[in-house]
Amino acid sequence: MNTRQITGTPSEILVEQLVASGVKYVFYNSGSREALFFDALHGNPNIHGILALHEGSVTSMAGGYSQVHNDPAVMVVHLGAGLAQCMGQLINVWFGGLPVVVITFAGDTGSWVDRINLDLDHSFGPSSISAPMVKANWTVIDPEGLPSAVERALQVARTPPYGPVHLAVYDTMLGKQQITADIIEGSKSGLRSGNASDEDLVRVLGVLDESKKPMIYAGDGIWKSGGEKLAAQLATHFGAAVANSHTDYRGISIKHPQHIGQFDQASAAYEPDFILSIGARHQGSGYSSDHIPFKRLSNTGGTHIALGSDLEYVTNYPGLDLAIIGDEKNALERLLSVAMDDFPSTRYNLKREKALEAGTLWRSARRKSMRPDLENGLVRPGVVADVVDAELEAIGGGFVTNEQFAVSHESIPSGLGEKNNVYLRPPGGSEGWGVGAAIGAKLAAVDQPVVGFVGDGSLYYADSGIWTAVHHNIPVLYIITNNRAYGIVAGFFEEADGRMSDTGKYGGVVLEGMEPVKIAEAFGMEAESVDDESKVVDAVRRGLTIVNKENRPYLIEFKLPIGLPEGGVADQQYRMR
Ligand SMILES: Cc1ncc(C[n+]2csc(CCOP(=O)(O)OP(=O)(O)O)c2C)c(N)n1
Ligand SMILES: [Mg+2]
Repeated sequence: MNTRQITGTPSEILVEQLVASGVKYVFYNSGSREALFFDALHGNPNIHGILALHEGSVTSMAGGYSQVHNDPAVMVVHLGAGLAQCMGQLINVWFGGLPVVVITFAGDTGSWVDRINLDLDHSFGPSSISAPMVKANWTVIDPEGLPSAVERALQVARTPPYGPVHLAVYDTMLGKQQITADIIEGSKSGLRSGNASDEDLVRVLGVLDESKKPMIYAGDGIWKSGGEKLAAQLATHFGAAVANSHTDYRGISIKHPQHIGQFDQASAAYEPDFILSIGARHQGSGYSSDHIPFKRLSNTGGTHIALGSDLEYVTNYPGLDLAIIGDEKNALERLLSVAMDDFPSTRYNLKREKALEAGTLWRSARRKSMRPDLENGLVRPGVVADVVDAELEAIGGGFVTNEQFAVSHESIPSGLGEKNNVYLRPPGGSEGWGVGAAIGAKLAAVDQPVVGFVGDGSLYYADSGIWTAVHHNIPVLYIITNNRAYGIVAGFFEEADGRMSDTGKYGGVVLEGMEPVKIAEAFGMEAESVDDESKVVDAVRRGLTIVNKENRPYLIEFKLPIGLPEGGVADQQYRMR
């Protein structure tokens, strides 16, 4: 252990350890009791505070940051109240298994009184609010232990299974007293899991070789281990169809021509005889139907193998034929290197054709659904998806964060290349992610453009994040897909087959009377609105230029068809007077 002794206030020690651990940003919302911490943070030139105006946004920014390179992000929220307020987005971080360290300061409600503003009483300790949504949770009472607590939190967060860690630091220690502590230097690398055995990988290759309709179920373990390109190559080599999990599009790029969408629908449509789950944390809906894909597979004599860097990646699969716990990237490298020598890709031409055909069919259906009849004064969603994808790749590719459903990125043309855009999903579906996620992603993707797709509904959950992008001059291009509705929810209201679908009058899902451009301008961001398809290309180019050449954030609102089922209208809602 390489250490450096320093003397300073506990706050200075804490900030100094964050710097020594390689942390560049602290996402925060400030509060009074930790004044000296913020004093130390803003006094240290080697680390930057990023101020968000709501704890949900603090969390989505930290999460978006970690979604880019799987690097840990650190955030600070104010006492129990700030922690409680961040939970709505912490559920995304937790569900997505993102390496975020949450630091809170906590009042002592045991020694003197048991009521302190914004803190829980001591029937519930300071780590209890976050308990269901963190991987580890510690309280710190000895200021000399701050460096090791920080270092341990970062290490645990960035070790598979990745996930958030909470440190509750008793704020009684945050005084002006000088203490001497050991700063821990140079332990920045994350731990990886061990490697799969040769024997297991030989079995995988055997089934890939012999199966007639293999399908790869790709999940977040692939990109977190750095295996995206390899996984795509494996699918191409063996002619496997590709499916992804609900919450992650990134394991194998959505642009892979053999991609056939999300696992449940994809497996029903393709009827694979072999499913190879790679780094895919399977999720369901809580009904017996969750097991249908696996029942179908075993009833038809198929094989299911799951590989991943931790238990999370092999669980939720009933009746697995083989579970392999090992680093995804390493396994992919070894599978491909044997395949190149012993399993020539030409053997799988027929299978590849089948998968390509399925991919083309699936994509063209998605494209069609994104191109309804053109209405005056509106832009069709598919046009926005295609133009942003093409224009961004034309300038070298970038990251696209997403929190909306009106424009499906499943509809963009396929085509793998060196400069593919990377599409990031809200990792748990808890609304309020999109605005902050793009900001965090841009701070992590220093040299690449970041475009944040945000639905109108999603924007209104977290619009003050716009101000953070302006305040810290974080050059993100926001694309607001304005369908004046909670479109996805309205779709489910229709499917529920109740009064709303009978009458065609929808309540609680139409969002009228708000103007994203005015909201952006009110927070100090330049913005424009596009309601004419012939202007989409120019607007996107202008936006990308402002963001990438002039280095400031920008927002474009696209006016889309209303997000209600065919023929639906807004129902009259309660008005007090
Ligand atoms: C915290 C939380 N509250 C509510 C929901 C339910 N919900 C899912 S999507 C959505 C609205 C999305 O609206 P918008 O961003 O406009 O998406 P689109 O119209 O493109 O479907 C809501 C309210 C949720 N997912 N998370
Ligand atoms: Mg909407």
